[in-house]
Amino acid sequence: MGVSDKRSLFTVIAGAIGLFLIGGNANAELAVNLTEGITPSSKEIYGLHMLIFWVCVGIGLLVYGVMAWSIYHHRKSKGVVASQFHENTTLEIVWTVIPFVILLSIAVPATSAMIRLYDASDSELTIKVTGYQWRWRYDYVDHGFGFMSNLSTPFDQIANKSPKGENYLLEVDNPLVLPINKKVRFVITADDVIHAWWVPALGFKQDAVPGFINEAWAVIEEPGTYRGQCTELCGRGHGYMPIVVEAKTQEEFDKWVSSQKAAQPNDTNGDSTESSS
Ligand SMILES: [Cu+2]
Repeated sequence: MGVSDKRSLFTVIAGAIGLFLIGGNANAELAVNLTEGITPSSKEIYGLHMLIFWVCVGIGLLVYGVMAWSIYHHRKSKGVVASQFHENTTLEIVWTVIPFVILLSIAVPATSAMIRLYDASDSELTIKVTGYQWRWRYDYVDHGFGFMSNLSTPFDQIANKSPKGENYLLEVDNPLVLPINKKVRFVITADDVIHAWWVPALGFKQDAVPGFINEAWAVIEEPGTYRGQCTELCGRGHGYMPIVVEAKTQEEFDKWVSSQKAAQPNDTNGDSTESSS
């Protein structure tokens, strides 16, 4: 490789990096990162993720920096002779203590976040979530009604016979409606095989296991529509059981609850009957 070849290679690489950086700034919304979510837990998880990311960046810069510096300054053409020492107690203590301190700085906030994540006490609303092949049932335990939530994407889109919609495979006939700024407790189970209930914006993923009841909770801080799906490989229809959560203000939620109660006057015990499937 001649000098001009090396130069042109350098220009190409530098240009690519430059374009990448400019592109990254221009499309800040397309940044390659997790989203923050809309609950205190999801924000805490995002904070942990960023903390660990910056710890990794720091370690990376330090280690590769020392390596690059050493390669350049101790190069053969300079006639550098390698050191001959074998043991250095101080150095050994330092490189044991530093990783320990780094791990501790990650483990302490991670453990406290984990404990909060599993504390569903003092909830203000309980939703029973039941996984079926291949739909979800939501029971409003405190209000005495429930309904099935089925995929609503038209079959033509699934069979590639018509153009795909914006929320392809992530849309349902009856979304789970929740009030904002209320601690909602989810009790999650399944009726046939193992499923898992997951809406990324809420910050948790919980297995739905027949015969068991798992717990999770969320306080949704912003009204909106949040989508997710079953995340346990549950069978043939696994890809066709999306979850849609609609977060409304308390007032809108109360209105919605009364309209639901009026529509389902007989289902008063929140039973898992498949009446609406
Ligand atoms: Cu499933």
